[in-house]
Amino acid sequence: MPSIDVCFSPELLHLYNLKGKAVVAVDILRATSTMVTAFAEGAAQIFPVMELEECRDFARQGCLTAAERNGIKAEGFDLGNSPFAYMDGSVQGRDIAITTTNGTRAIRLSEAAEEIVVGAFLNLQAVADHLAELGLDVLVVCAGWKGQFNLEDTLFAGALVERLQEKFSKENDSALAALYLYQTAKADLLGFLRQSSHVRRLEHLEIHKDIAFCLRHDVYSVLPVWRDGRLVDLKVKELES
Ligand code: 3SL
Repeated sequence: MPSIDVCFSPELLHLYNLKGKAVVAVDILRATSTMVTAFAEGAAQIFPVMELEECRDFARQGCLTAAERNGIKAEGFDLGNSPFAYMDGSVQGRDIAITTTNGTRAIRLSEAAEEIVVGAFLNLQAVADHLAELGLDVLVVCAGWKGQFNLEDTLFAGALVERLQEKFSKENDSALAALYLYQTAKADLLGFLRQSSHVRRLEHLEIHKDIAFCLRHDVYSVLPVWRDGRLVDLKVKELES
């Protein structure tokens, strides 16, 4: 039976061997929720990068550029990190380069894995189905906040452990802790997260709508996966072949 484990911060990745594993990179508020939404809205490819300058350079290749630092859209970029900014039809068929404070970092630091999947509550079941089909050991990599633990990514990890628990063994206590936390919180995720640091940070920016949206489960069936230096939606690829 394959196993599932949870890494609470990219800073802890040195403790894990990613070789041969499937990583689920998650930044519920809001980077991976936004990427999932972008694919659902028809984005062609997403280039997650760590630095603002690198992201800006992608404009020369005809990409839309998206950047966020500390919860705020960075100046001079086409898009920020709100999923709602990707819903006006403008990303349909477009390539997007994106850099965010923590989410894009979690993805890029996981490159040694066999497979990287971008997860969010919004595409939870699509991610669970893909992992069950792959049958590899799974590591959920929580983006956290500047190296520190956060609740919302851990809750997602717990939700995924719950969906996969019949088919995957829990590698260690972090998977168990995430599961217990999710089971405690799932009846009212928004209420549970109200005192969390990032929700307080975002509420100062008046992004209540984003927070509620990013906590919705199974809204989309898109499946962003890392292929040759970019993210593509595997569901679209399956339909094409
Ligand atoms: O840290 C990140 O990558 C962002 O998702 C943070 S925010 O939701 O845009 O504030």
